[in-house]
Amino acid sequence: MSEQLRVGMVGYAFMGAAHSQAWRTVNRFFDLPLSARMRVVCGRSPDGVAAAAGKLGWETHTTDWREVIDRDDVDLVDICTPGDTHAEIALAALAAGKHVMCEKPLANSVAEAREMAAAATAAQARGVRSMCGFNYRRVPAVALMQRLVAAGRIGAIRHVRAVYLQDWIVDPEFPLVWRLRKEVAGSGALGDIGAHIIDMTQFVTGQSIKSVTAMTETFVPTRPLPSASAGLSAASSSGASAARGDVTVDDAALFLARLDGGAIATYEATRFATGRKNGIRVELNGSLGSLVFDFERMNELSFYDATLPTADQGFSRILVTEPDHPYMAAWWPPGHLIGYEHSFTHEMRDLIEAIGVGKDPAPSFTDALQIQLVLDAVSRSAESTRWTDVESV
Ligand code: 4PW
Repeated sequence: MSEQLRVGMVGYAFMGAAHSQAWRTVNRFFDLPLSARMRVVCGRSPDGVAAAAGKLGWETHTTDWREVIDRDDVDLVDICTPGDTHAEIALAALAAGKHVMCEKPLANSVAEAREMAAAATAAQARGVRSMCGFNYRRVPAVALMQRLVAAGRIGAIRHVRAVYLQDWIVDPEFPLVWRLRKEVAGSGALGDIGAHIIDMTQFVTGQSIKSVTAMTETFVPTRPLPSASAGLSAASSSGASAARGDVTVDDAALFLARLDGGAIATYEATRFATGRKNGIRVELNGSLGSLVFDFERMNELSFYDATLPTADQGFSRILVTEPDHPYMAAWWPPGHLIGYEHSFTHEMRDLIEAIGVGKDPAPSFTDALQIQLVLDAVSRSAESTRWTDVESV
């Protein structure tokens, strides 16, 4: 029986449920140096958190996040709350010597993210580890994309083309949920889903975005105030009252970018792509070939190998279910597919492994700060309508 990693999680909604699934499952499939124990879950509603603890598999529950941090039987704090609380909880947890897992985007501002990255770096000296939860880089096909690029299989990357498309607020009567309020969420489509394609593309290419030119749009400037909690998948306009409030974030964000390895890139993140529920697509064109990932076919990777004889060329479909594909040896025999939730299981696998062997997991808070700096450059560019450099970490 391996040593335990006792987890306290703050927040239990969509991401909390995804993380809980991962904590429950990870040691049942992966051989790891530590065994996750789901000690305590925290949320604001006493009834809600009690029900979530039972449903999601947590041993105890509380309504006070400080209690999670103060407990001697918690080694790691997992932050699954909206962005406005990330910094305060993470800084307190790091100060108390707890490892931290924090959902993306790391923070709601560059200033907060800088403070968090500095605290995480200082805590490393005490053996305290932290990671930011960009789960899509842990989809095996995305990890394979990174491996093929690193092995030089598509040569020098010329183009990066990335979109993240959703449509859950197309209805103008959909309520003003927290994701549409800047003071809670930091930004709209940009930080919520644009951050994912920024992370994915930088991860797979090994290149960082150095400058951007952007535009953002808020198509529906006011919405009914929510009369009940309405989430990402709430039926349109359910849970809305007659009074309206201002939408203070972007509905869509588009930008061009230059990467430091010479690639040029386009990014589109929107919640108004009617019919697209969670459409993520990343395409790379290199001097020796191309790679394409499409989340709706997340077990596949398309590969065009321009080094083959021309008669044999064409996009081929790699079914990413072989034991020597990233993460896949732990799952099912070849051809048996996995899903969205596995990306979180892989995230916890990598985090537990790093803590267990005493190394820093990726993406670190410093990596997440760099993404925050890209988000900030995109916002500033959209305002100024000028090319804008990404500040360095
Ligand atoms: O992290 C993202 C969320 O905030 C997710 O991957 C999808 O978009 C689902 O919810 C939002």
